[in-house]
Amino acid sequence: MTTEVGIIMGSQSDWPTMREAAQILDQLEVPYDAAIVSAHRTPDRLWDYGKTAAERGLKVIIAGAGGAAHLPGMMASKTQIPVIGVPVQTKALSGVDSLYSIVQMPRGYPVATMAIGAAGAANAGLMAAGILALSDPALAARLETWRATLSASIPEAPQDD
Ligand code: RP5
Repeated sequence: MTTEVGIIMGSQSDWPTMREAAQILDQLEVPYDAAIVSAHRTPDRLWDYGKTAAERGLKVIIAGAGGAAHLPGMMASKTQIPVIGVPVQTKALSGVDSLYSIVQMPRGYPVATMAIGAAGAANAGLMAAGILALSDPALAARLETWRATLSASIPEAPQDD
């Protein structure tokens, strides 16, 4: 099966967050590859990744970074493939720095920006699956089941511990 989702992150230290996206894709049986691609530390790797993404068959890129989080935006400048940005939570500024760095793209080069941290990464996995599900009925059915399972797990009333 062709790998249609690429998960990239600026550092090894982003993986505990970005693994949340990977785990969702595992649950939905969506193949992905994961790579460290830093806008600042490995700019040539970023360029090569973006330049070859379409020919490698990628359909969605999930990009997570923290602090001066330029990776998602730079990737969106290099490929037409939709980029979903995940602001990684930081110690200094709690991830607001990451969020602002990712979300405020100039007109013409969008990044679909998720919430800060683990929930944002998990939602990035779901968003990627939702995009692929538009042309994959079997995946659409798995996603529907996933959502129904989550709904069913929510109690109707709060309970004491
Ligand atoms: C960013 O700098 C990475 O995305 C990471 O969130 C942050 C810190 O990186 P490390 O110093 O932990 O490698 O480029």
